[in-house]
Amino acid sequence: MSKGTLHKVLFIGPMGAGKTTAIACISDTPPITTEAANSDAAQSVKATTTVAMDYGTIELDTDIVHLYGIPGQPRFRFMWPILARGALGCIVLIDETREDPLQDLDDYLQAFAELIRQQAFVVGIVKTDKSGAALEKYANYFASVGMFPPIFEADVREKADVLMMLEILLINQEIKE
Ligand SMILES: Nc1nc2c(ncn2[C@@H]2O[C@H](COP(=O)(O)OP(=O)(O)OP(=O)(O)O)[C@@H](O)[C@H]2O)c(=O)[nH]1
Ligand SMILES: [Mg+2]
Repeated sequence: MSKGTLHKVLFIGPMGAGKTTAIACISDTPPITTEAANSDAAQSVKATTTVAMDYGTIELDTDIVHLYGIPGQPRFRFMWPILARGALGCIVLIDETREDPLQDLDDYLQAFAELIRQQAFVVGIVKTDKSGAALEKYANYFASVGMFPPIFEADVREKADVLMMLEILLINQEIKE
């Protein structure tokens, strides 16, 4: 990570993919959350949803990395460009159990096209059996659009999984600089 810059990483992806969970899982400081009761059971059965942002921090190599999470619901998308500002990369979380995860991926790549084009990103496929079976369709999708990001099957409740994605992102961001 280069000195003197804000080390900000953004977690993006649809409702229920685990952005809030991932940040809470690795943050050194108590995460700041903006959870409210979930009134959109059609999108996700979980009890709460993020309505503004998540925020946490983690110290890596003596640098503080600021972790931000978006609210996944499109009705809060006015927050997305605000949260994307100054990010050095993003972790895209995709929930394999949702109805059309490739469409979710497409939607978020488009919504964050500028950030994705300019900065490194890593893809985490969640809610799989972590056998690797889900990876091929995502690799094929990215190949078809001429992108070759690192793709992992991850459980964002596991600190090691989230840390691995973050560390790969930061290494790739350094290579890109
Ligand atoms: N079974 C299973 N559950 C998971 C996995 N990853 C995340 N979860 C669960 O999925 C839910 C994710 O919820 P959140 O972290 O609130 O999701 P979010 O992306 O912040 O959602 P919004 O803020 O509503 O956009 C949590 O209940 C996690 O425990 C996984 O790999 N397997
Ligand atoms: Mg959330």
